[in-house]
Amino acid sequence: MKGKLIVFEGVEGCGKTTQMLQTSEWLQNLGFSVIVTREPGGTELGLQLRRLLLEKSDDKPIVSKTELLLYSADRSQHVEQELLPNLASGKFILCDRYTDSTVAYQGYGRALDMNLIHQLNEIATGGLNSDLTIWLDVEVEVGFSRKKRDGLGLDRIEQEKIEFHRRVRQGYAELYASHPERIVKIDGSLSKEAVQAEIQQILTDKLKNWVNS
Ligand code: Z5A
Repeated sequence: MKGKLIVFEGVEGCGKTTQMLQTSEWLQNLGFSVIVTREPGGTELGLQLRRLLLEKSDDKPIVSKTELLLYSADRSQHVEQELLPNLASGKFILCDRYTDSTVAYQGYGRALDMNLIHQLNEIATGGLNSDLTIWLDVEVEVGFSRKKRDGLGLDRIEQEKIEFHRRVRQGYAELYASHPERIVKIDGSLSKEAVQAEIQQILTDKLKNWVNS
């Protein structure tokens, strides 16, 4: 079987990281070789870009177009250095955020030109799309209440106004409507166990096709 790229998406606190790690464990128990990674920050260079992107900078804000270019730079490095080699060796890659995050945050959130975003996504990925994107949909307020409970503080993008995050969620809804062949939607407000059960059911169905491909 060829390697597969499975992406987890959603607004902050939707449970992506939790579900990605549980899915990794489940797939490994089934005998698959799995890599867990994220954007931004899936490479050494990406970690430096992640710090630049997420740390607070009240006095010198990052211009929206610069922000877009930094996410694209992170992705370009990540695709070449991590995603393509691991897919070539037949691994399952579970990735916390990918191109849909850029459409949702920089496109819907920041209102940057969508054509520019699509072009940069194409350049950065060389056309590599996910085999499956799992969108964990929660109301913005639910995600933030979970983050608040964690007490870890909010990064630069999390500190954006609630309207920004609502536009991001709307962006995911429109992506889901446009790409039903690639994106599945799961109600992220369910319990962790219920969400994981749905993910395992979806992947069990997918695996039947993938093992023959
Ligand atoms: N960004 C962008 O703008 N453009 C881009 O192209 C890309 C990214 C790639 C990266 O942050 C930031 O970069 C992000 C988008 C932007 N901006 N923000 N803000 P990130 O992805 O590293 O972090 P995050 O989006 O803020 O996610 P997170 O805080 O790590 O949340 P999460 O991964 O979705 O959730 P979690 O860590 O699994 O869970 C959060 C808490 O909720 C934790 O206490 C869990 O135990 C709890 N939890 C999880 N699931 C449940 C359920 N089902 N019930 C109850 N509690 C739960």
